[in-house]
Order: sequence, then C-alpha cells, then structure tokens
Amino acid sequence: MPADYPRLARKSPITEKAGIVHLGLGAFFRAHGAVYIQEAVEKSGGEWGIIGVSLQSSGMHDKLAPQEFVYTAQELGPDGETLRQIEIVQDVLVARQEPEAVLTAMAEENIRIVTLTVTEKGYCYDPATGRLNRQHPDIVADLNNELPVSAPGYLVRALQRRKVNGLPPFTVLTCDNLPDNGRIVNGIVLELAEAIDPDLARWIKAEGKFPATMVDRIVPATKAEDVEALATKTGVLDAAPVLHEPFRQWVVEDDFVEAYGSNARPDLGAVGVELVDNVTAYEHMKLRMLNGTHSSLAYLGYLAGHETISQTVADDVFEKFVKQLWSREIIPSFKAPDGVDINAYADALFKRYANPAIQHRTWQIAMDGSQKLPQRILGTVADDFAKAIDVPGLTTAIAAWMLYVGGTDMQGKPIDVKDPLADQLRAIARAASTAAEKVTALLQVSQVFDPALADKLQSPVTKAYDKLVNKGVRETLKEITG
Ligand code: CS2
Repeated sequence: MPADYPRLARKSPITEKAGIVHLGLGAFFRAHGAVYIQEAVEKSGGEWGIIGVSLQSSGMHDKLAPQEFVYTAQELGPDGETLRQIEIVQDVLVARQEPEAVLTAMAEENIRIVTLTVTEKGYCYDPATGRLNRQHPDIVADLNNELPVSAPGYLVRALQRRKVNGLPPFTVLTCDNLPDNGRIVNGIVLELAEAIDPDLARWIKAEGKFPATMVDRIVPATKAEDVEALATKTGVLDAAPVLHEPFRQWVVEDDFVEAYGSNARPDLGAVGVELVDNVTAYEHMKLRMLNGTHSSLAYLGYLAGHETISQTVADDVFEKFVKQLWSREIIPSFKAPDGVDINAYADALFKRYANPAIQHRTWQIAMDGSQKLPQRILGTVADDFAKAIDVPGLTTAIAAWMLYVGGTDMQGKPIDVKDPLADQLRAIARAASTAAEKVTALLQVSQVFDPALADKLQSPVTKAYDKLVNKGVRETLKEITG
C-alpha cells in the first residue's frame, strides 16, 4: 500500500446518529445503497447513519477505521471519472470478533432498518427451493447458540432482543440478487425463528417487514493498483475506495415497519429510488437480462481466454451472441415492467458491458455459480421450454458452467473455482468419463437443478458440452449465431 500519503479523513458529520445496520459491507453496497442513503440524508435530513458489519473478516474494518470509515466512490464513465467522498458509514463491526456488539447495535432503539448484501450464499438457503438449508453448518450452530454466526441468525436473534425489549422490529431490506428477495428472506427468517421460538416467529410474521428490492450498479472488486492509482492522483491515501459505473438503479417495495411512521426510511424517493408496490417484474428483468448474461459471458468468456466483460463483448462473436441471447431467449421469457422499453434496456446493458473503464473480471462473476444459476438462467430456460422457445445459447452457458466447475480449462490449465459447492462439483465432474455422464451427474445436484428441468436439459446441454470441448468456445458461439 502506498505509504507516504496522508490518510483520508472525515470532512463533516452528515448525521449524528445511526438508523441503519448493514450486514455484509462489501464494495457493492458501499457504491450503491450507501451512496443513495447519503444523498437522501443530504437532501432531506434524518438520523440515517450506517453501522457496517462484516460477518467474517476484519479486512474492511482494518482499512476503514484509520480513515474514520469514510471512503471514495470513483465513478468510471467511458469518457472520464468523478470522485466523491462517502461519509454515511459511521462504524464497522466484525461479527466473528464481537457478535455481542453486533446484536447490541441491531437491537438499538434508533435502528429502524437492517440492510443486507451478504451474497447469495450468505442466506444459507437452498437456491433450487428458496428454503432455509437446515443442514448448513452455520444454521446448525445458530440453532444451538444464542450468539449467531449466519446472517439469518443475526436477524432472528436481534429481532428476538427487540421483542423482549418491547421495541418494534426493524425493516429487513435485502439488497442481494435473489429472486423475489424480500419474500425469500422473510421465509428463511421465519423458518429459523420458528425453530428457535415459535412465539418470536408469530411476532415477526405479524409485525416484521421484508420489502423486496431490485439493485443495480456494476462494481468490480477494487485492486491494489486502483488504491495506488487513486493515491497518486489525489495525494491522499484511501485504502478502500470503490470503483463503479455511472449507471445505478434501486427499486424498492415501499413497505417498511409501520410503527416508525414517517421515520421508517430515509427519503429515498427524493434521490431517484423507485418506490413501488411490487418489485417482481423489475427483479425478473434485471436478474435475467443483466445477471443471466453476465454469468453466461463470465463462463464462456473465461473459457475463451477473456479476462474482463468489456474484453469479452469487444470480441465480435460474443457481441452477436449476447445480443441474440437477449432478443431470442431472454426477452421472450418474461413480462417487462409496465412502461419499460425492454429493447432499449438491452441496448443500454450492452453499452454498460462495453465500458472499457470498468475492469470487471469474468473470474469474479463466475464465482458462486451454484448459487446464481437458478435465478439468473434456469428460470428463463424453464419459462422458454414451457413456451416451446429454443434455448441454444443458455444451454451452452450451462454447459460452460459445467466445464468451468470441473476445474480445468480446455487447454488443460487449472481454474481457481470459488463456490460453496466447489469440492462436490469438481469431484462429480472428475468421476465421470464421458460428456453425457458428466452432464447427467451435475444435473442431479438438487441444490441447483429442479429434477423436472434437469430431465429436459440432459440432451441439449450434453450436445453443447460436446461442442465446447471439440470445437472450442468461439466456434460453438458462431454456430449458434449463424
Ligand atoms: C455480477 C453482479 O458478480 C456478479 O455476479 O453479475 O455483481 C452484477 O455486476 C450486479 O448485479 C450489477 O447490478
């Protein structure tokens, strides 16, 4: 880290008191929700400071504490950048080190919202069914101990404290890319609460609120070189800047805990957050159009030797491929939200992917595919099958995921697969000797594939897998796009 620069420091307190605890303080929330919330407070006031929580590691705390928890949001457009200091985060707690402090913060009277970006796997659920995974080691631990380790555990135990103290619950505002995210998290929390204390579950059911949200902004992981380049530019060291694209969108169901009246949330509507009755149509659009193609490009792009999404879509075969995915396979699968021009949305997405200032690694997006595939790709495929729409592109993306999780690329080079099921998936892929056996075995992973859909995928995915192996990625995509 560059040493000779003075450290970034707080300019002015935006708000004295915290109103939000955020679980999972990664780059995405710091570049998205936190920026919106800061703007809402700047515009309309309110005690909405944020206490960030890292569930596992102390890395974020250690970077932010010496700079009073402020950081730079570096917006990277195709034609230049802007820098902005974000001051809404007031503290960062590390749950593994101080679980009691986290619960105390979440049970504090002024905390009216708990936001979350803990990634798909952080919910300890089964992506194929949307239900709590009772066998997950963190859930097993949380069923037996009062100090939790999982995100659902923290929500349940903190709500329990509020109930005991006679306080209303906080609104649980999930900002992760799960389908129907509010409903899923509500179900997970109720299931865990029911197992711990049925009275608590009844109270959460009656008083709790879990609005669904659609969140969108492309935020690649910050690299050491980014930290250095920023310090050289500004003459000040920020150990944890976030880099993001100009585009942003946040659609939120306006359904917050009633007991707080007009104090239930920051004035999000004043800063461009779309407050709606039901977010489902937006969620479908975003998860299928953006994340579905992101994951497809990530596996296929990685296997074709492309390091980032912008490099991948600069390859003309991939440009054609992704445009065809949108027009023939994804757009016909769902109903766009009223008033949205879905073709214009696809055009805008392509421009966002092509932004050369954003270095979003295919390897980063390829992470945790077992948790991402169902809502990003498999739902689309199931809906297309029901409408007799051909899905050569998406089945090729599924085959590419299968190749990828095998842990070796087509040139025989090892792949660093990051996935909670990585060991299981690699073992399955390696035990099979033919493409058909491999595909069959992987389709049986029930956390990912619904059995009825798996049957229908068997033949097209095997064909796609064979083609990828025998002809390579670019030739396979050329055939699909004609
Ligand atoms: C990406 C997302 O890493 C991934 O899996 O697809 O983080 C994506 O960049 C965001 O959802 C964009 O809003």
